[in-house]
Amino acid sequence: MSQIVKTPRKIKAGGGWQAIAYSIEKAMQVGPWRLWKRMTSRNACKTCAVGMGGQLGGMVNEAGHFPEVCKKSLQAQAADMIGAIDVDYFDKHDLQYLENLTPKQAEDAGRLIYPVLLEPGATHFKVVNWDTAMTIATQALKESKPEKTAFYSSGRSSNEAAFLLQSFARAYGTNHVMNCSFYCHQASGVALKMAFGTGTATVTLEDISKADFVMVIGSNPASNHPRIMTQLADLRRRGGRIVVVNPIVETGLEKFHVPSQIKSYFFGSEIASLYVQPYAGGDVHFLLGVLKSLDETGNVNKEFLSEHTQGSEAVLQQARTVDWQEIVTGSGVEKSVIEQTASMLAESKSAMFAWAMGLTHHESGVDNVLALCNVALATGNVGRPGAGLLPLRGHSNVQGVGSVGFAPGLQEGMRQALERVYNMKAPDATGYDTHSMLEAAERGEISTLFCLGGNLWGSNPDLAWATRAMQKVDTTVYLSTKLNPGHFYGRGQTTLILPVLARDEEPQSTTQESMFNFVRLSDGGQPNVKGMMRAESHVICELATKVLGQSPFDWSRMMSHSEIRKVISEVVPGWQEIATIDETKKEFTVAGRVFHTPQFNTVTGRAIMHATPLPAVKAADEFRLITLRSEGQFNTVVYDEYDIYRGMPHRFCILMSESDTQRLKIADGQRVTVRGEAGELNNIEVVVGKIRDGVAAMFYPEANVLIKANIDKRSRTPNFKSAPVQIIA
Ligand SMILES: Nc1nc2c(c(=O)[nH]1)N[C@H]1C(S)=C(S)[C@@H](COP(=O)(O)OP(=O)(O)OC[C@H]3O[C@@H](n4cnc5c(=O)[nH]c(N)nc54)[C@H](O)[C@@H]3O)O[C@H]1N2
Ligand SMILES: Nc1nc2c(c(=O)[nH]1)N[C@H]1C(S)=C(S)[C@@H](COP(=O)(O)OP(=O)(O)OC[C@H]3O[C@@H](n4cnc5c(=O)[nH]c(N)nc54)[C@H](O)[C@@H]3O)O[C@H]1N2
Ligand SMILES: [Mo]
Repeated sequence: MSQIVKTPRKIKAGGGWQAIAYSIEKAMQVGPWRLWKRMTSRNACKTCAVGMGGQLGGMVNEAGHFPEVCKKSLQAQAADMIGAIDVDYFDKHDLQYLENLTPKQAEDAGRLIYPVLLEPGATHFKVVNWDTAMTIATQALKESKPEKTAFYSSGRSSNEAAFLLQSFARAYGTNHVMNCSFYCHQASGVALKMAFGTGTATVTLEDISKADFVMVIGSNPASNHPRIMTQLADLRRRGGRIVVVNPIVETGLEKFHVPSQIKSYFFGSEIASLYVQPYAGGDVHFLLGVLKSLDETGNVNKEFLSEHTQGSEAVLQQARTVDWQEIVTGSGVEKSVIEQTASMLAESKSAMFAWAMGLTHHESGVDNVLALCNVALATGNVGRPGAGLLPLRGHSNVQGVGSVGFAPGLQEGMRQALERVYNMKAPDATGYDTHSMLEAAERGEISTLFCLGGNLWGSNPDLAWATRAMQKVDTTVYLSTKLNPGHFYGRGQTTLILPVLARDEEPQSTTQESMFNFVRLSDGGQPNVKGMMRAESHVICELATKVLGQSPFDWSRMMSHSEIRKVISEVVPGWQEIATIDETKKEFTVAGRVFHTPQFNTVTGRAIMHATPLPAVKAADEFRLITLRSEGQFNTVVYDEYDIYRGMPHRFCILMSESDTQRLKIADGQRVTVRGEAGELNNIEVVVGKIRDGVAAMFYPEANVLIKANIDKRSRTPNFKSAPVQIIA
């Protein structure tokens, strides 16, 4: 295997040769021609939710632009193409060995190609055939009560599989149906719904090309949404401005080399016009400060507020009465920098606001997003082309999974439609969110858990607690493509890991929804490895048939994705066009989500502004820990141990500011203990970098052992980005 990018030396700009060298390395690992064929097949990209797809697969964006090259897309694709796990892997390795695998070792073990079973008290998983596996899963569901059964989904599965599984769960009698959003963008969904009546982006991809200002707040698209970087670089070239708000100066957000553009490739493109470094958790203060400054300088669009919003008086009143000193202390940002942000925004014609986990992973997650909506509304920047709100969504189909009803509560209209179409009664009580489900498991109140992809265990705060809770479950069934530590620590008394096909290997076509509410069609394809993998929908359909038989209808009919799509078109609001997508191949934008006129989905048609309480101010000696993704990982899946952008050589590092290390008399490279509310980690290497003082950063999921779940009440999302820690030399 070639190893072109070996050195974990920090680089000065994102993208460029490094991205290309990495892509070549990945191509060599699985064969360049094989990889090219995969990359150009008509299948939506499986990495983030920007939504690449179409005729040339992951290289065409929603505006039809080609080539859009992304090293992350290649990384994910190559990862699914590596060889199969050894036939005797589970005979050779006992549970204790498996528990000691790092996330990277588990990923590198290869594609799962056969079902495996762990029986109560056994020391080894054993290979079983599908019949045995399905019999055990069926029995577990038949023996469990609906209120003690839960269904979790990550965001990589298709709309078809997710819709089918949530339908089955409801017919079976439970609303304990949750997806990874609760640990991700749920705060965005809740806040956007409160403000506009819909929980997703108000813009399309094309809108970015019409904007002349973007605020990139609480997100690191250079690593996590690289295709957005092309848009940002173009905006700067057109003379637009970008304000980045982030406690860490992220390498690629200062300068990025867009690999598909010659000039940018060689010389790099400027990204941030202004880089603002608040405290982690300081965004409500900062955004209220921006509003205060807009108001003081006469730059609030009063006409827009009076015609198209409600609640603006209370919000403006809050901005007027709050003291500048409180804003500066709470945000950690100088008044002059806040004013500069406000004046850049005021000078722009069309502004967009893009954010990710830096805003949602806080106890004030919903307030953070509401405060951002307030700034957008106060400047009249929602409800017209080129302006609006853009949550940079995570998984490639996390939005679709939620749209098709994989959530604990169904909108009333959708629920009625589901009952009508299936001729059944959906359960009444709202189901658990992800964290509540784990709490129920800890109380011994979950007997069967079914996970459609993901790593539920590893995405939790307080991993000792998550381990305890998940190991109390009687039977846990995972549908997975690859191994991860969650299969072992997050095991039930009985555990099944069932091997599935990735979306682009499925025999039937599937659909995905991007962060721009655009529904893509994927053709599927041939499996990358030989084995017993099945399509997710196949497994779910067979299980539903075995558990429910003909009740309330013949489930085997749902083996056909076209059939599932017909039902989706009748049940999910705005998805009518999916009924004919097989014939028309016409991909579409979900109706009723994008606002190009200031007519919103609320009862009055006006957007609703909400005053946001100010979160607690950071104490002088308090450290707030941000847990984040490295340049070389996808969520809990680690591809590379080092982070080339931040100059962090391995997974057990902590990024600290120079002034903090001087204050604590700690040297760069020194080993420290990091103590959080839930646990501590020793022997952590200090890396001095461009991070706001009072804030430190470590990698997720390893750092999850430290974090106690302090949950945002409205979104139920933990404070993964402002966990209090002590750093002990
Ligand atoms: N390659 C790759 N792509 C991915 C993923 C991946 O793991 N790898 N994951 C996917 C998923 S599921 C998601 S949700 C997204 C995640 O995308 P991001 O949200 O970009 O990912 P994080 O690494 O969590 O980074 C959060 C950023 O927010 C900043 N931040 C932290 N706290 C604060 C704060 O209090 N205020 C502000 N203003 N900023 C803060 C951090 O410094 C960091 O730059 O990416 C998706 N795409
Ligand atoms: N401390 C901290 N914790 C966090 C975060 C953080 O920033 N900090 N981020 C949170 C966020 S934003 C998220 S989204 C969650 C992530 O939560 P999840 O989405 O649950 O986790 P992933 O790591 O994406 O899941 C990876 C696994 O999915 C399986 N998989 C991959 N592709 C497929 C497929 O095509 N089909 C099937 N069936 N399985 C597949 C593989 O087994 C792989 O190991 O973690 C959350 N937890
Ligand atoms: Mo996410």
